[in-house]
Amino acid sequence: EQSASSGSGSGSGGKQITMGFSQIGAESEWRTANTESIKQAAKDAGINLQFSDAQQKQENQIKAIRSFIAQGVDIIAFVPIVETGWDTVLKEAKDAKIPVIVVDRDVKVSDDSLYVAKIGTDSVKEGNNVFKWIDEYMAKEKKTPRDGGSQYNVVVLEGTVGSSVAIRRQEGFKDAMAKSANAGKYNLLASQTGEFTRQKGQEVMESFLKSYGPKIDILFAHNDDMALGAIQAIEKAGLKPGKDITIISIDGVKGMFQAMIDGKANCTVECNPLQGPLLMETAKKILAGEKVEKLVYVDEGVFPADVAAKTLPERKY
Ligand code: GYE
Repeated sequence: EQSASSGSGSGSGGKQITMGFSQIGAESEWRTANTESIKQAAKDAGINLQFSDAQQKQENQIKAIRSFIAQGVDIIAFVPIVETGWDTVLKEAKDAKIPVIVVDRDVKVSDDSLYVAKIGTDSVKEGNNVFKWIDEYMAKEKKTPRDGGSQYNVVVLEGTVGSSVAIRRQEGFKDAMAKSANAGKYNLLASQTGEFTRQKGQEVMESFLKSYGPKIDILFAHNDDMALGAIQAIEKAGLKPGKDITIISIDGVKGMFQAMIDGKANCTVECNPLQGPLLMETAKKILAGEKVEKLVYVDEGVFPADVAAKTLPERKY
């Protein structure tokens, strides 16, 4: 049932596996770690990796996947930049009998048999964890709203528009807030995309500060890079990041740990980019005709500022 060219990788006798991999780009520290993990794991597993960088464009990903199909690779893996628009190209892969593994972000397709497995992280849970941490922290620190009102004003820097991670981190965050007994203590003042980059995070935070400066109590950034950009904007505005404005984001990259150690940020919810080894293992199993789990989440934790200094030396990305 699998393609005739499938083999067992570097294993004795088997033909080497070729994997076509479409990465979305290099928008963040997290993404760089994800790419490195995948490249290194392919090497370690003896898999020939055809790596393609889509420069943040879905059309480039579709082109890359089509060229993998034309080349007749053994297996295709890709990070879907946005969640919709994949049905046609995945149907082409299926017709060519090339199995597909979805990595990191989710796809929304009409037929789940268009991919064999999905390896990634639980964005809803990450969003839930962000709100839970905020709610405990504001109570513990006995923070009072900066505008003297009765609610904490929250601004959000969202990730790439239409990406499963941005959609579900926001969903998880809002849902946890709505279900909380303290829901009434929070006001979602503004929420806008910063495209998961430092530059855009800084720009959008500047505009938030212009519009709502003295009101903002809390910043939730969908990734660390945008939080790091926002910290620059906050300092430029003469405010103290991590003190005047409580800052939490998602990823757990070293840059954010450093910002916490410097007292400029308050918490990061981990999102694990080190998905390469599991991806290569899953690819080998699929090509050997073994059954694999349809959905596998990698492990992740929550790291507030008070553990940052102790934890940084152990961080792998
Ligand atoms: O949080 C962000 C990156 O898809 C989980 O994409 C990933 C996100 C990650 O650029 O930093």
